[in-house]
Amino acid sequence: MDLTLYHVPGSRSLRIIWLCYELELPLAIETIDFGREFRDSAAWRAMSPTGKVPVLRDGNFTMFESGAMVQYLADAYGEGRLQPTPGTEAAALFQQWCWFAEATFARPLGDIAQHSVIRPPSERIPAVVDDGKVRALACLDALEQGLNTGPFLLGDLFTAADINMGYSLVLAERFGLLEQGYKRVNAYFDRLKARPAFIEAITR
Ligand SMILES: N[C@@H](CCC(=O)N[C@@H](CS)C(=O)NCC(=O)O)C(=O)O
Repeated sequence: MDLTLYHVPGSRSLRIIWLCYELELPLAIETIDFGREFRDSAAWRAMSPTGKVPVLRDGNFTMFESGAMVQYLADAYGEGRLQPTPGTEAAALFQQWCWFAEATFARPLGDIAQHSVIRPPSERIPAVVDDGKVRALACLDALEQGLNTGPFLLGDLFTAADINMGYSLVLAERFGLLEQGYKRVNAYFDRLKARPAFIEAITR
């Protein structure tokens, strides 16, 4: 194991740092420039073809997509921790929430980020932000409903799905979407934020 994370504070790389701290895996963190010029450079594009963050290196192996990194690290080094046994219904639910966190929930959150923070003001479309908020709130409704079986997404078991979801909730909170009710979601997010590994990871 020879892990290096190419990181930007406040980005999805939080998932990887948090997971490594939960599993007590040694992780080198290299903070990179989030500016367009660096992310468009040939060197960065060689590691991240769309110029996005984060990127994980393990020895000579390099990968992009934060959710895939979480799965790789849990499979390769987790020794069964932070995920259910593959092939079980619990594992199917684990995958459901991992995919939901990034493919469904983070999508409108990403649109909001692009059109309120990341793109230069001349390229921002306010209607995309408004639409993103409606879609993100629908995801929060689904999460509120999904959290009816216990303190975490898989009931009593804290898993890497909670880490994937936790970062999406960081974004949702940043955009003021958690202020409108969502009792279970807010209590759940408070539980995640109280974990020592989260508290340490969020400072990086
Ligand atoms: N699905 C990708 C999304 C990566 C992503 O959108 N990263 C953001 C930072 S959290 C980014 O690089 N945004 C810059 C951009 O899209 O131009 C993942 O989970 O790694």
